[in-house]
Amino acid sequence: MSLSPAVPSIVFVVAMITPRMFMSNVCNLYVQCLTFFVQCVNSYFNKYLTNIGHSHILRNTTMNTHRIHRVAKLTGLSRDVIRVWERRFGLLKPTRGANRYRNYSDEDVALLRYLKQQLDAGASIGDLAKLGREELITRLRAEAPRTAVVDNTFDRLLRELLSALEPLDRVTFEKRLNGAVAVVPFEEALHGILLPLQERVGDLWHSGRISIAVEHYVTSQIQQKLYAAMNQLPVAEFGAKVVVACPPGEEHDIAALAVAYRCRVRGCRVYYLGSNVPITSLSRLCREVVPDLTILSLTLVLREGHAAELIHSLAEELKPVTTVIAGGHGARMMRGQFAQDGIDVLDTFSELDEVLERFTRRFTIPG
Ligand code: B12
Repeated sequence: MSLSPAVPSIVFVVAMITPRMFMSNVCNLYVQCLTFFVQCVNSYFNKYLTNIGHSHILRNTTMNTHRIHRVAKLTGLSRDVIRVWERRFGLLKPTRGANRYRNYSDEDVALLRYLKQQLDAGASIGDLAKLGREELITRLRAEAPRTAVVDNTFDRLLRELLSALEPLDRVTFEKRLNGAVAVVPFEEALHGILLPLQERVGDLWHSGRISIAVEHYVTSQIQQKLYAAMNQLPVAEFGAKVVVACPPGEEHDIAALAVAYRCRVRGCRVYYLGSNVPITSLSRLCREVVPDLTILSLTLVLREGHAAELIHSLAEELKPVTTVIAGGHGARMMRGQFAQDGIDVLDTFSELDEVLERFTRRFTIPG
């Protein structure tokens, strides 16, 4: 039987086309998978980070839950002690995960650290427990910025970091800092490591024990960490609009950055302006953007006359367009002047969370 002369050419054409079709199908499939993956990642970020007002995070005002072994590590208390305090005094409120393990909140961890600190200072657990959880939380919030500094868990790390500064050992410093920040949830690293490090390093500079160059080096390391963490977050398109700035003359910008990060992570559209922003310029931006909230961070304590003038101009320029709140050591010291101009001063980041929750609720889709 002889083959038609057309057959070899048909076989040739099929042989040429089939792998290409196959390859192009494989490519299409690959592209589709990739698109699906990108969509999943996007919707994850949108659901959990951009519109955080819809999730559980804001309702709890804290971000993380921890199993008991981690709580023990974070607080320096044994698991047995934690269980006994939980059972006997009812001070902790762990939830149960799907696997039935107890999950402790950041607030539980903070409370345990506070209790340990009070015991170390001579208080008795019986007396402390009588105060009840709510009162203890109120007290610990009032002391929050300082408790981070005395936190046992991070204390050793901070000492190691500081000892790598005099003389400056960049490799050790950066390896230890990067290593620690990489393994701890960022918000915990921020309040347990970065902010206390900034305060201590600044103190060393102020007391003449390290040079301004070394202080600038550490400050810039901390700023890099904060910017890097913020850049990991999706650009929010919805949510409360928040402007964060330091008023004119204020160069201490680390706390403002931390505030901006906190607002970003809670789903706000953040306009972070940084240090030393002139009032006219801040006011122009607020008129353009019409933020729901403008947050000022003030570390410096100004002379009375100067403070009154600055706060009055801020209020006059900003309050017609936006709600203004302030925080930071300077703001707390000048609370009276802020109050006269109707600007609330916040003491802690937990208070900031409460304010953000109020604003974010407006953007929550019902159901
Ligand atoms: C680091 C530092 C610097 C760095 C700042 C680097 C930077 N980019 O931020 C540099 C070297 C630039 C600096 C310069 C100066 N500094 Co300085 N500095 C400090 C130091 C050591 C730490 C400040 C800091 O960043 N702390 C870390 C942040 C996170 O803490 P914080 O600002 O206290 O904020 C906490 C809370 O207040 C809260 N918070 C802050 N803002 C907000 C906002 C909201 C809404 C909320 C909820 C919470 C909140 O969050 C933080 C959480 O712990 C402090 C001393 C100290 N230990 O605090 C002195 C200090 C603030 N500096 C001081 C001074 C005097 C100066 C200079 C005038 C010194 C000089 N001779 O030049 C200049 C002024 C610069 C200027 N015009 O602003 C004084 C201020 C005294 C006063 N009563 O006003 C202090 C207190 C030192 C001292 N004991 O004398 N400084």
